[in-house]
Amino acid sequence: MPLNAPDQPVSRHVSQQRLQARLDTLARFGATAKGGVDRQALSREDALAQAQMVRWGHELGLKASRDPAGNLFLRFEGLDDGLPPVLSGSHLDSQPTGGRFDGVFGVVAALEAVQAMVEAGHRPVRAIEVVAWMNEEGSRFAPGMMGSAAFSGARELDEFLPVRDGAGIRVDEALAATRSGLDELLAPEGLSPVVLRPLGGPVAAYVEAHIEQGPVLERVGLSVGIVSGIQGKHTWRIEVLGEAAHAGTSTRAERKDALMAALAMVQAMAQVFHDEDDVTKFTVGRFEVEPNAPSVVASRAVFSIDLRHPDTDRLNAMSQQVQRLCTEHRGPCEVVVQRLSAADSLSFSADMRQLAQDCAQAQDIATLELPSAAGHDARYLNPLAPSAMLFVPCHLGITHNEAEYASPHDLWLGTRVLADMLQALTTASSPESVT
Ligand code: HGY
Ligand code: MN
Ligand code: MN
Repeated sequence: MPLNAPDQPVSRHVSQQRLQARLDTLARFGATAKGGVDRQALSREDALAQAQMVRWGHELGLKASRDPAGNLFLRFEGLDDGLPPVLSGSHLDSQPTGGRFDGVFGVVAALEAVQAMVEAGHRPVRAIEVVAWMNEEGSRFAPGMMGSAAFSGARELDEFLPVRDGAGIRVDEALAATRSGLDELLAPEGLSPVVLRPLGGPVAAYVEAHIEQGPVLERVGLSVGIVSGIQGKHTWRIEVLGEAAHAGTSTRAERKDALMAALAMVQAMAQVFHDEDDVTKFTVGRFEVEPNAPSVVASRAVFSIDLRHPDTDRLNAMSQQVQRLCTEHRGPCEVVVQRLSAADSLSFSADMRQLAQDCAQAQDIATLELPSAAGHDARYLNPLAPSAMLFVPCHLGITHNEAEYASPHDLWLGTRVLADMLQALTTASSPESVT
């Protein structure tokens, strides 16, 4: 049943200054010299950011909890705690040369929406949980979105626990380290420890605010976008095994050159997946060579594949060619093709998109509906509960880059629409169904 924009909107209490100050504070955790952030999942910097969120939540009377996947929740109690909560948030982890807004804006915006309710003296019928999903980016541990995938049951947490980072540290070791790190950071301040909660749980609805990571909104001069859906994405880890040999004495005929075989695979896939309309996104972002010595034929090469397309059938058809193309171009080497994730394209519910539109319109905020080429945790919430995403512009679409920039004004307008959506969703006239 469609909801309407609230008649006493809390959005008037959303503070641009507070929003900006919190983003600036979090940007300090993992700050890079070029003005970006390197806040790897389950790192010390990630724990510092989570601890800061817990402190801010504590000031608002929010209860902090963390699940076995390392997802952090700050709960704003509703009048009826028997009702499933509405969740809102995004991720705190970043790419190695990440920006100050990707993910973290959605977490801070959700907290700001709750603070606006507190300042308005508004107590929702159902609880709101501000959430920071673990490892959305998949940079330190692949694949990404481990936290939201495990929370939703789309993937088993046990699949992720043994995954190692480049230093050989396992996910479960990093989870334990940040768990104790969080407690150590908070205990001296007399803050109650972050409660461990079970994985998963009922969700009435989910809304995620995020920067667009594209140029469209800025180009059309709008501050808020309503996301129609997210394109499909499949990822792989390809390992090519050859034999180290002398660069001067080994002949081409006898070589088992892992690097040359890997390059042949990448070249073949780049050709097969090339499309003139530039819709298919084929990316090899990580490429490791061993022993990585100038005068030694490579004995091993490991590379990533990130393949995306808005049409699920098209994506699946391309996806099925990866194993064949790698095998065909392995030459004298061995190849191990490991698919890490496979997510179809998705659309968000019309009711949720309409609610976003109504909440924006009620504040005279013009919006545009557009798809997301980037992946988001909302992907895994969407099958569980009515979900929506709001975009704000990022300058020239620059992202996954230290120069990422979103204006305080746009962030403020996006947060205002989020606040009124959360208010509508949590004071639903028909508590048993949200939309
Ligand atoms: O890969 C993605 O689309 C997301 O930004 N991690
Ligand atoms: Mn993101
Ligand atoms: Mn990202």
